[in-house]
Parts: sequence; structure tokens; C-alpha cells
Amino acid sequence: MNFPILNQKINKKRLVYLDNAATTQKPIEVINAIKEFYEKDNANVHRGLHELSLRSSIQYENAHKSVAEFINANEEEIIFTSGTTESINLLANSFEHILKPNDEIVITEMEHHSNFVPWQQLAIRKKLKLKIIPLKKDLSLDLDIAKKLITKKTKIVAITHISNSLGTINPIKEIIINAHKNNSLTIIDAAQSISHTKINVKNLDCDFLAFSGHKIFAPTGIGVLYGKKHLLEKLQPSKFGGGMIKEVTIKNSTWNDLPWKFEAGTPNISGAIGLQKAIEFVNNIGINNIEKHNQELTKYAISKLKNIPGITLYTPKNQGPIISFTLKNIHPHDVSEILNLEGIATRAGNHCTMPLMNKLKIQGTNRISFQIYNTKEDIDILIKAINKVQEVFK
Ligand code: 7TS
Repeated sequence: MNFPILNQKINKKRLVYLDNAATTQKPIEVINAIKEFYEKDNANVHRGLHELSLRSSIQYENAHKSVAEFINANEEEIIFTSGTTESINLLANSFEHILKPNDEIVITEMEHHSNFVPWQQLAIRKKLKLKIIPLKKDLSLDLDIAKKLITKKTKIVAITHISNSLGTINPIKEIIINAHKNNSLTIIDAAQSISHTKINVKNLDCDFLAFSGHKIFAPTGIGVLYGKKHLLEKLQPSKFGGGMIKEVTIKNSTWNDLPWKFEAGTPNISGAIGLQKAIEFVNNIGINNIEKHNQELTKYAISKLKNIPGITLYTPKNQGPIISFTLKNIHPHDVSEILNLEGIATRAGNHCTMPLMNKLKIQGTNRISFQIYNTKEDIDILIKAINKVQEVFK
């Protein structure tokens, strides 16, 4: 396993990278694949009639196949976007043509702004009702209230699989079953779960699922929207241009087949190739092994963190590899800045979940999050550094 970026010192200390929920680092295989593409194969896709364009098109199409196999979808159900944010906005814009005033959308209180604001704004534009599943004291979703909120009026249920702020793993299968009983469509934000647990869209039976490549060892600027074929066929594209049309006349246009109908313009070809390599990297290690490793680190970290005096841990029962905490009388930004002096990368703030922070009545937290290259030693270094933070603010 070679992640070149990790072999450096920050402030003369070994870099300890604990900001994986924001983005993951890239293995050498991914970096080399992008370099090789630009050195050998770069050309636009859509099957130009020259060798380089053919090579580039084949690699771009194969990247769709790899993602499809990775999440057990069909090839034409995989749309490449720039990331989770674009995937969800694509859906919100496409549903604009289908939803009617007083239709209801259900989301949760723990959504990242990317799965909150597009629905909120759509609701405002179309006079829809936005209903929000609250959190219980134990930081899990209140499923009893969820059952009451999801009714025959609910058209869309959009929920995150793993909370990027608290690490809560939501019982998405249960929520999907309940939504389908009410004929509601389900959208899963898998931005945090995609690199941490096996996603099988057929088993989940979700209607749509979104994730970002950069959170699973691929470059930034490439992401995925999965949708069931029959639903994608019904949705109208909201982005128009080259590659997505079948025929254009002065009066009107018809759309290309899936998934190209939703991929207007020159796509992020090198990003897609990087994503394919990243998936190969994950498959070589085994997603189950990654999950086990990160779970062990999470347990270890919690067992150490909870002994720190003055710490508040925001840990739910069903916890993914993301841990939020605050230190008494020390602002999260100050904590993160001092940890940086020790070479440790962490996040501080509201993590793009302001409604959740309001619910918890806090401005923000410190957040650490793990990946396959993290070790127990990283956590030991963190714990020592937190002790130093507390010394500084004594
Ligand atoms: N949904 C969740 C659950 C996320 O964690 C993020 C990014 C997004 C959506 C948006 O992904 P993007 O790739 O389109 O930006 N989360 C974070 C984070 O927690 N810190 O930085 C980015």
C-alpha cells in the first residue's frame, strides 16, 4: 500500500491524516493511472474515429462497468457526475418536472447540506412540503416519527447512509422498505459509506444512490449517480449539450440512451479512469477488510478518547469510522490548529450540517475519521496531542 502524500512531515512531525471524511488520500496506482492517461491516451470520448479517442472512450466506458459491478448495478444505470453534490442536484432538478404542489419530501436532521439544501430549495420553488426525521437523544434517527412522516403523500425520501458529522450508521434498508410501502422513491447519500461498507443497490432496493470518487481514493471532480433504469428513463435531463442528444432539430431535441442522456459535455475522463483504479485498489484489499480495520480503529479511539477529562463524545450506538467530540472551554478551531502543529489533520466546525448542530445546540465539533492507512499509533499520537491542547488552555 503506497500513499505518497503520507510520507511527509508537517511542522517537523509525521503527518497523521485523520480527515478522511472530507477526502481520502490517493494510492500510487490511482496517481499513475491518471499520469499514464495524459501521457499516452488523452483524447475526447464519444468514439472519435482515431486511435486515441477509441482508447479513451473504451476506458471511460469501462469505468462505468467497474462502478456498476462494485455496487451491483447495470452499466447504463451509472451516471458520472462531478460528485455527490452534483448527483443530488441533478435529481432535484429533474424531479422539478414531476412533483406537484403539496407533494412531500422527507429528509433527516443529520443530512449534509448537499442533501438538504437542494430539497429545501425545490420545496420552496414548487410549494412542496419538506418533512424532517429528527434525531433521538442517542444520536440515532427517530424511526417511530419516521414511520409517521412517510405517508402516501411522500414522493421522495432522501437520507444519508452514514452521517458525516456523527458517524451514525442509519438503518437505510428498513427506511427504504417503509418508503416503498408508501410508494415513495428513495435516494441514498452514500458519500460516507461507499468506502467503508459493501453497497449492493439491488439488495438495498434503493431507487437512487449518490457518492463522490474522492471519498474512495479516487480524484476530486468525479462522482456517481446510480438510478434504477426504468426511473432514469422517465426523468428529464436538466443539463443540455454535446453527447447527451440523439437528434437536434431547430424545433426540438431527443435524448441519447442511458447513461449518456445525463452526461452533457466533455466529461471528467481522467477522473473516471482514476475512479476505476481506486475501485480496483479497494477490491484488491477487500471492502470487508477495510470496514473491519476502520471499525477496530474507531473502537480503539473511543476507548482512549473517553478517558480524557472534559471531553464530550458525540458517539451513537451504531457508529461508523467518524468520531465527533468537543473539549470543555476550548473552541474546536483552536483544537484543530494546535493539532496541526503536531502534524495531525482533523476537521473542526459544523461539517456542512448546520441543522444538526442547531439540534445539538453547539456551533461545531472536532472530527476525526479513519481510513485503511491509519493505525493505532496515529490515535496514540492524537491522544497525546489532545493532552497538549488542554495544557495550552489550562
Ligand atoms: N453527503 C455527505 C454525507 C458528505 O459527507 C459530503 C461531503 C457530501 C454529501 C458532499 O460531497 P461532495 O463530494 O459533493 O462535496 N462531506 C464533507 C465533509 O464531511 N467534509 O468535507 C466534505
